[in-house]
Order: sequence, then structure tokens, then C-alpha cells
Amino acid sequence: MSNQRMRSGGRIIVDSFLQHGVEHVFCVPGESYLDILDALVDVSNKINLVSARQEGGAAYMAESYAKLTGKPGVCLVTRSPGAGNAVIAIHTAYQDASPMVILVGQIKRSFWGRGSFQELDYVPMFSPMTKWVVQVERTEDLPYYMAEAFRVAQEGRPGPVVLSLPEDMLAETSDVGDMSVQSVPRLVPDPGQISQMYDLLAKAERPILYLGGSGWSAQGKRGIEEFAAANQLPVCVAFRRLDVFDHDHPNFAGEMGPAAAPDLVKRVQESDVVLAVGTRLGEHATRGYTLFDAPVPKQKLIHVLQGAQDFGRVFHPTLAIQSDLNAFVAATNTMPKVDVSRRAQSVKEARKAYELNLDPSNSPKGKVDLGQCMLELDKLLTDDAIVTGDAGHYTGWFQRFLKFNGRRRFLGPVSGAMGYGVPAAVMAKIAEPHRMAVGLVGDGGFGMTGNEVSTAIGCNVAPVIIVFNNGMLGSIRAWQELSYPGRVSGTGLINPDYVQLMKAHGGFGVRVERTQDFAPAFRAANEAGKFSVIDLAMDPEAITTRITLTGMREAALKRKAEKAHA
Ligand SMILES: Cc1ncc(C[n+]2csc(CCOP(=O)(O)OP(=O)(O)O)c2C)c(N)n1
Ligand SMILES: [Mg+2]
Repeated sequence: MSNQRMRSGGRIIVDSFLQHGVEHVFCVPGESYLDILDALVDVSNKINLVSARQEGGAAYMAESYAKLTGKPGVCLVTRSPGAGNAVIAIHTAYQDASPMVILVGQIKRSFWGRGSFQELDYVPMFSPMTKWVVQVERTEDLPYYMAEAFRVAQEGRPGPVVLSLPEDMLAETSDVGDMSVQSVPRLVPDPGQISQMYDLLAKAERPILYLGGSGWSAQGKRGIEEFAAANQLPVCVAFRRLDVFDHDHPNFAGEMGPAAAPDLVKRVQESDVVLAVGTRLGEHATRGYTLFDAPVPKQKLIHVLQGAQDFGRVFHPTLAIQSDLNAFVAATNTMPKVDVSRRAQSVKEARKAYELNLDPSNSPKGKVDLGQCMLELDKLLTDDAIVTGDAGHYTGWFQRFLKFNGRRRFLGPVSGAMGYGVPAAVMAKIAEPHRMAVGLVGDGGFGMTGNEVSTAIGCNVAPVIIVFNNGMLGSIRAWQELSYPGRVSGTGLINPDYVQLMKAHGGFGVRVERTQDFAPAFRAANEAGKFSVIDLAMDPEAITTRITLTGMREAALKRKAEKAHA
């Protein structure tokens, strides 16, 4: 006889949450996992169950929690409709390398294969977007699967794990004991590779440090700042990885997403050694894979990644270093000092160009000067604010003009999935109630998950959401103008009156139609102590920080005319 008490599957899972230090669980309830919900009742003083309005919102909350804390985000969803809604965030966790444990309630085992109500096989469904997906058939196996799910989600390149849990398996009992928490090995770089890197960097004339990826610790971020300074390396950050390097640091040269400053793009292209740490050098980090020659860049490429699967996938590395990013930074301390003062000038030039790029005076503007608003916002945000973003062309404005650092965090979908900003801001205020949480979202993005305002109000948390309201799905409209100039199709938006909408929710809403009204509106929203929306009137012409919508259309028409004549 085992000494272990009999526990249901749900209780075993909740005990495993406690073992793994889970503090918040994000869910939309379903009848397929009642036993887990039931077991959570007894630990409500230790685990905060956040019940969102839609699984897309719940799963984004869990994913953004992982980005914020580095710990696995936990999400509970019901079978096919719930799992289907959660896909957007699971795929985001996969692309963005965020550790996540997603538990899906499944139909009873005995109903399998009958085309039963909401029957679906999650293994083929989630295989292409998870590190591991498995259905647990026996209650006594749960301690293993839970411990393994947490380990796999965090090891190497972090990512999502899905467990499918038949409802009768969850309700059955077992006297199985817990499995101990499995430590996640931290891959350290090979010392020989660090000395090879040293040789390459010592000889470099125009090196660039290109940072991205997930899993940076505060210490790792401080360490990479020191490394950049000591080695005279200008630093750029990858698309939506804005907070991996302090923007006020003298080596910071800007962000390298699709809206990057042309001067910085040129600098990266003309570099002779690229030290890419964390970033996969994916499509949006490399201007559609054109930033470097593929597959063999003319630069020496030192590529540092947590997982080996992305080495050489597009760009062949000169030196591939598989390592935990923070362990890599720590290992650079062993490098001997070298005189690289000859590179100081190029660091200064890159910095100067970044600072010049912070001037919005040549940017398109309507009644609201968005560049000016972002500079104002930069002053109004606390140093440890959590800023969340969404997808869309409006993101170009804060990506260019807002500043981040190790403490002022940015959470956004590298995957480009819309609807991220509101749930992530709600999560930020739940996980870190004493920090300022500000969501920057388009009117399209707000339309997708703005319903999570109810979740925030239910949880008594009050993020501030700024809706960049241009009355359109601006990003797609821009693509239409580029490829099919003048032919607008399906990209207009009819929006609600956000001030009235917030009133109906019991929140706070304010509309801003002039630049000078932005700062007072933000202060009012911040002080309202309620879920707040600032409806920021955005001139549809201000589609990017560099060119108007009309400018885009005219350039496209000109290109077409030239092509026709050629
Ligand atoms: C879930 C999802 N659906 C569709 C898209 C395609 N898409 C990318 S940006 C965009 C428009 C975003 O509109 P909005 O939030 O208003 O921002 P804007 O571009 O107008 O600044 C769309 C539809 C996407 N990325 N994600
Ligand atoms: Mg829009």
C-alpha cells in the first residue's frame, strides 16, 4: 500500500502547479476540465485563477506572462472550440520562444472515435506549433507529464507544450506521488568557441551586436551592456524585442524591424562582423531575408542561440554558439581585454544617427502629431512601466520614438498576431499590480480582444490602453496601396465611440484630437484608477513615420507606370 493519499487527476495537476511555483492560471472554463477547476478552489489563496472572456485573450495573457517573467505561462482551455481560440497565442509562443504550458480538456476516453461532441485530436493539430503535445491516458502518469511539460517548455529554446486531458481521466483517482520538479539544464558555451569569437571580434573593423530572442535576465541585460561598451560594439535590437537593450546606453543604435531607420539598415549591411545573440534572424529581423546575403553572408556571422534548430537555416554562421543567452553573457567575462578604441568613432556615429532619428519633425502628421505624443508618453511612463503592443502599422510610431530598457519592459507579438496588446496589458497589471501598465493598440487590434476589459474590471486592475484610431486596418491598407494602388478592399473600420464604450463598462474613456491634449489625457487616465482607454485620433495619412498613405499610393502608381513603359 502506498502512503500517498488518493487524489483525482485535477488535484494531481494543481499540486504540480504548486510544486512548480505557478501563481497565476489563465483560463476560460469548460465542462471538460471541471476537476481541475474544482481542485483550484482549495488553493485560491496560492494560485490566482484568471477567467478571461475568450481563450485567445486567456492564452495571450499566459504567453505575455511568460515574456514578462521568464516563467512558463499556464493556460487552461476546453476541447475543440477553446483549443481553437487559443491557437493564436500558442503559435505566438512558438514563434516568439515563450515557455507555456497549455492544458486542454478532452472528451471522455470511451467516447473517442465516435465523432463525439467536440471530439478533436490535438496531437496533429498542435504538432507544428509546439515543442511537445501529448494526450495523457492514465491518471497515474500525470505527475510525470506535468513535470516534463514544465521542463520541456523551458529547456533550450523555450516554447509551448500542450497536454490533452480526457475529462474522465481527470476525475479518476490515483495514489501516485508527485514527481520532483525537473531542473532545466542551462547550456553554457564552449570555452573554445568563446575564444574563436574573441579572435573574430578583435579583428573586426565595423562589427555590430544584434540582439533579440527571449529569456534574458536582468543580469544578462546588464552584462551585455557592459560587453558592448568594453568591445566598442554598436547595438541594434530585433523586431519587437525592444527591451533587451537600454535605449539610453551610448552604444544603442536602434531597432531593426521593417520600419528601421535607413541609416541603421545600411550600417548593419556594411558591417564586417555580426554578433547575433538570441535573434533567429527571422523574416522581419532581416527585411525579408535580404539584410545579409543568403545563404552565405559577406559578413562573418557569429550566431548565438538557445536551440540549434535555427543555425544556418537561412544564413550560414561562421561560428554557431548554442547557449543559454545569460550564460553566454557571463562567459564573455572570460575574454581577455583588447584595445578596440579604433571602433569608438563608429559607435558614436551610430548613436548620433539614432538620436537624430528621434526627431519627429519630418514625420507625417495630422491634427495629432503622433511622434510628439510618443515623446510625451516617453516622459510620462515610469521607468519600470510595462508597455504592451499589438500588430499593425501604428506600431512604427512607438517602435521609433519610445525608449525601453531592462526595467521598462515591452511585451509584443513578434509573430505579428493582432489582439495581443489588451490582454497583455491586463496580465501585466494582474502580475505586477504596482507597476504602470500601458497597452498600445490599433483600432483593429482593440476590436479583436478589447472584450478583455471585462476581465480586467472583474480582477479589479486598471491598465491604460491607447487606441491608435485611424478607422482602418492600416497595415493591410498600406499593402493594398503598394500592390494594388487606389483599390481599397475590406480594410475600412467602423469603430464604436470608445468613451461611451468605457462608460458602459464602468471604465474611463477620453478622446484626444490634438497633440497638446495627449499628456493631460494620459495623466487623467492614469489617475482614474479604472480601466482606461485613450481614443487617439490618428490621421489615416500618418501610416508610417516616414511616408503618408497618399505618398505610398503615388509611389506605387509611378512604379506601375514605369513598368508599363519599360
Ligand atoms: C489575428 C490577425 N489577423 C489578421 C492579421 C493581418 N493584419 C496584420 S496588421 C492588420 C491591421 C491592423 O490594424 P490596426 O490594429 O487598426 O492597426 P493599423 O495597421 O491600422 O495601425 C491586419 C489585419 C494579423 N496580423 N493578425
Ligand atoms: Mg487601424
